[in-house]
Amino acid sequence: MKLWLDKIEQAQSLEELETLRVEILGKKGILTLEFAKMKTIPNEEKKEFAQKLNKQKAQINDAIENKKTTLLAKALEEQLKAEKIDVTQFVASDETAALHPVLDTMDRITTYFQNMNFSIEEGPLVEDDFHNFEALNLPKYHPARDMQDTFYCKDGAVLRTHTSPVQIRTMQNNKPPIRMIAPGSVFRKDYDITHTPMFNQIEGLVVDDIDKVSFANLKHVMVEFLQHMFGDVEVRFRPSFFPFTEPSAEVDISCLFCEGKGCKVCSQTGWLEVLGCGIVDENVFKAVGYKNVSGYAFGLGIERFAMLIHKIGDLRSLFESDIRLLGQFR
Ligand code: 2NM
Repeated sequence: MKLWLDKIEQAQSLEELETLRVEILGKKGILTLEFAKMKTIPNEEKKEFAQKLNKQKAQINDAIENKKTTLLAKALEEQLKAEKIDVTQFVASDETAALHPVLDTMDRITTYFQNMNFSIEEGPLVEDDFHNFEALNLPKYHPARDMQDTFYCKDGAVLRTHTSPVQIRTMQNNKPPIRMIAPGSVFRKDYDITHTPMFNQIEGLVVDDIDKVSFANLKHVMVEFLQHMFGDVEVRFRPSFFPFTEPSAEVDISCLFCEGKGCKVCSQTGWLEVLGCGIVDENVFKAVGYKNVSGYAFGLGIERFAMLIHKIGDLRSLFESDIRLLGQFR
């Protein structure tokens, strides 16, 4: 008995311990065989014999359990030692960080306009009705205010649906002339292949004396900008409508993927729509108290630009932080 308890105590591994357990308590284990002798033992000795065996069995079980606990603790300690990581150790990484394509595109656009003497303006993401809608010639009951498009907060506040409220605030706080862009995130209740509920815009506004601002100026600035961003592309202006500009235009560039021949990306038209613009509606100037001025404005979606520049097929991949996508922009 003492011999078996010693053997258990000296076991070096869980496997060794299990072998011992089988040797002692298994089907043909020595204690199991002892128990089998009960049949042949005279009745008057049975009780004493059984008590002795049960005591031994309990001792063996206790010893095995104790040893198991010790061996498990030892194994864990060894594993921790082997897997130890010194988080304070300096490791020179060969992985370079990179700007997210959306941020990179935003930087490129803002830098371009900064160099063209535009100021960069910012404003709150949670806006009031006046700055997001009313002042932009979007009166009550205008369809663009629909619950389906706009995130409404408490007390009539909204998540801004465009960056135009920044233009309104800039005009309220400054006298003309104005020459500004407003980059930033905007929010619309929309989610499908081409829409995410948050996306980024850059809008621009130029306000000056009536004789200093024309649609021709706007057209020139847009063509120069688009050729800076996309290279040697054709640019075309199509008449359009926005509540805050009159006249208004949507601007296309010749398709980057087929050079205007027609393909899947441009829906066989040969053109890609990239921005909207126009001459600022008189009602917008009325709302901010500007008199005897003229202005032009434009707006574009940064994700769309980033997708065209980097030839990214799915808008949603810009929001997934997948390192396999981001790693391609180093
Ligand atoms: C666009 C298209 C056309 C725009 C107008 C104004 C403001 F404040 F001056 F009225 N800000 N932005 C504008 C005009 C935005 O985005 C497609």
